Amino acid sequence: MSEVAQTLEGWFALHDFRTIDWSAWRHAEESERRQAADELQSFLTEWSDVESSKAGSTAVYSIVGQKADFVFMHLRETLEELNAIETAFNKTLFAEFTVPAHSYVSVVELSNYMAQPGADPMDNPEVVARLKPILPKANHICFYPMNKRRSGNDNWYMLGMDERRAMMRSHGMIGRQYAGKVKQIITGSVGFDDWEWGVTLFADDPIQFKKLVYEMRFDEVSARFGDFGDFYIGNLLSSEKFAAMLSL
Ligand code: 76R
Repeated sequence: MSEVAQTLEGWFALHDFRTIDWSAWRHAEESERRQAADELQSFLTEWSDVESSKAGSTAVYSIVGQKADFVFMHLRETLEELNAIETAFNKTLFAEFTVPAHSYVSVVELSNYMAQPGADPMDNPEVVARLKPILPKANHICFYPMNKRRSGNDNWYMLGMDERRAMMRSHGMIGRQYAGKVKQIITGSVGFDDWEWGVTLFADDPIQFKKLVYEMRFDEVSARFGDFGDFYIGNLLSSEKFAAMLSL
């Protein structure tokens, strides 16, 4: 058996994609719409308070295209908290005007491919901060799930550690060229959801997503071993922008 890559886990993640039932929203009474919008705003405030107290982080983005209308990406200490958030939200009047579009459950993950041998990564404050990241309020989000291929000669899980490490180094070198332009959060979902990882990228310039993902396609680890699911792309929804999106 090949050497298993060691992973560090941080906050659990829930990507909760919804569409809005615009017809129901338009036909609702003005007072009902106001109550629903107020409930939404109080959740947004509550989530931003959780973030201020460093007990988690939430990103809210509208989604471009028909796959969804918006996404809540929540990071929390436990799966119980994520469950409590979705249940509380589902009980709101606003949620009655939404339809689940997609969800993804995972946990922030760092692997040891690039780790310093012998050092305890948890002694490194940068590593600890990356496991419990405050999500950037960048203009755009890009989310997609991925697997490492297991077929014939292209079976990632049959390769030796050194070979995988060399490929991950090359992957990391490409990634580093996007420092300051794209922030990536890799969340592991083996045993949690339908793919092995969730990839969440944040950037002010959406073209940088295209450039980064395209450049990685030519790198061996993505070219030979990357299998990808659906891509979601969106725009930052501040509470003001969310209110404006809902106003008729
Ligand atoms: O943690 C580190 O910074 C070390 C280097 C590194 C690792 C170990 C790293 C760097 N990544 C790592 C692991 Mn990544 N990453 C992706 C995608 O679209 C595609 O082709 C792939 C999707 C992107 C865009 C991306 C970006 N990375 C991983 C893993 C786990 C693999 C495993 O354990 O087998 C996956 C699935 C994955 C996928 N990666 C970087 C980036 C960027 C931008 C960096 C540089 C980060 C930085 O230096 O700050």
